[in-house]
Amino acid sequence: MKIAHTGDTHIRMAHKRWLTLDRALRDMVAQMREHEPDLIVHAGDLGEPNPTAQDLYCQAVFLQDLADIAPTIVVAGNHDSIPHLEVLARIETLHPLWISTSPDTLALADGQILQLSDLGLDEIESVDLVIHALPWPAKGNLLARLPQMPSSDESDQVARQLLLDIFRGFKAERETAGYEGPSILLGHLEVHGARMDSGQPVAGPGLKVGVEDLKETGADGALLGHIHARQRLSDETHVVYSGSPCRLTWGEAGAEGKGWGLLDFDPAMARHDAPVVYEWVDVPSPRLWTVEAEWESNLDNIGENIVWQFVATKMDRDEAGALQKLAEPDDELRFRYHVPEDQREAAKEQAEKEIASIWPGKRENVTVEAIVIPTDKARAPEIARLDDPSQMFDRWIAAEGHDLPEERRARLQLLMNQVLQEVAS
Ligand SMILES: [Mn+2]
Repeated sequence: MKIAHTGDTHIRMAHKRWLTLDRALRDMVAQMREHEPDLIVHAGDLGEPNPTAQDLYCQAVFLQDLADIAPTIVVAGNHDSIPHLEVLARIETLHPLWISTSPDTLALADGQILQLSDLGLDEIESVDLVIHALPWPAKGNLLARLPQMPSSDESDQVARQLLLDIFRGFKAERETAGYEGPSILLGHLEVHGARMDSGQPVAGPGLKVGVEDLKETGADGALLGHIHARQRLSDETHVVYSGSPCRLTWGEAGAEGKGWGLLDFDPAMARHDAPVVYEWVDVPSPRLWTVEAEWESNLDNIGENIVWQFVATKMDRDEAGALQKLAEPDDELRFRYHVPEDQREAAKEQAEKEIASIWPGKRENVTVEAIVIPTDKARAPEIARLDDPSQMFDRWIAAEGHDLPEERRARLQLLMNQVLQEVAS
C-alpha cells in the first residue's frame, strides 16, 4: 500500500510567491499521479484564514486534482478556516474526499472512506487501513470540553492530558471495532524535538506532544503537518513531517529539498515487522539565498586611511562567489546588511555594486534589507550588533561602567527575560 503525504500548502493567491507555489503544487500532483498511491493525505494548513473566492477556487481545484488520483483525506490546520473547509468537503471529486475538522477514525475499504464506527463486524475484514485524523488541537478547544476552566498555570498540562485521552480513544475505537490491521495517525501537530528549515528547534506557543505520547494511539505511524521542514522524529513508529512542498518564506531557505512523502508498506505484513519505507520526493522550487554583510570601517592596507566597505559575515566572499555557479535563474537573493545611521547613503550605493559582483540572477529577484544602527547607540557598535538581548545587556552594563553586584545583575537579567517573554507571548 502506498500513501502520498503532503501538508502546509498554505494556498493563498495574495502570497508574494503564489506563482512559485502554484507551479510546485502542479508538479507535485503530476509526481503523485505517477506513483499511483492508494491514498493521499494532507496534514493541514491547506489554506490561510479569511480565504477569498479565488483562494477557495484554487484550493478546490487542488483537492479535485488530488482526489482525481486517489481517495484523499485532509485534516484542518491552525491556519485553515473551518467553515470554509466544511464547504470544500462537499465538492465533487472522482475518488472520495474527506476533510476532518474534528478528530475522526476513518477506514479505507475498497477505495471508500468511511467512519470506522459505522462499519458492521462483517465489514471490518474489508478494511485496508485505519486513519486517525487529528486536526490542529487548539488548546482553547480542548479545554472548552471541561466543565470548568483550569487555572492558567495548569492549562498546558490539562490540555496535554485531554489530547492523550484522544490518542487513547483512537486506540480504543480500533479495539472496539475488532480491527487489527495497519493504522496511521494523520495530524496537524507540534512534536517535541522538531526543527525548522534553519535547523533551529521549533519554539511555538502552542501545545506540544512527545513521540512517546503518540505511541498512546498504538498506530503504526504518524504522518504530520505544521512544521515546514521535512523530518523524521522516530524510526520505530515512523513519526514523519512531509514538510511543505516549496520554499515560501526566508525562514524556509534551508539547504534541504522540498516536496512530499511516500509511505510504502505491505498491509498484510505490517503487523510482522515487514519493512515500511518512507521516502521524500523532491519538487523543484527556487532557492532563497541570503548574504549577510556589515558596512564597516577599517584601516586601508597602508594603515593610514579609514575605508568603509562591506564585510560579509554569514556567507563569506568565497561562498558568495559560489552563487555565480549555484544560483538558478528563478532563485532569489536577500542581501542584508547592518549600517550605522550616518553611513546609509554611502552603503546604499555600494550595496548595488556588491550585489552586481556576486549575483548572477535577475536584479528583480533581489531583496535588499538595510538594518540601520542608530548613531547614538553606535558609539558601542559591538552592542548594537548583538542579537541576543541577554548578551546585549551584559555588554551594556560593562560599556556603561556600572559595577553591579552579581546577585543584582542576575535579578535584572531575570526581570528583563520576563519582560521579553511577555512581549513575545
Ligand atoms: Mn500550521
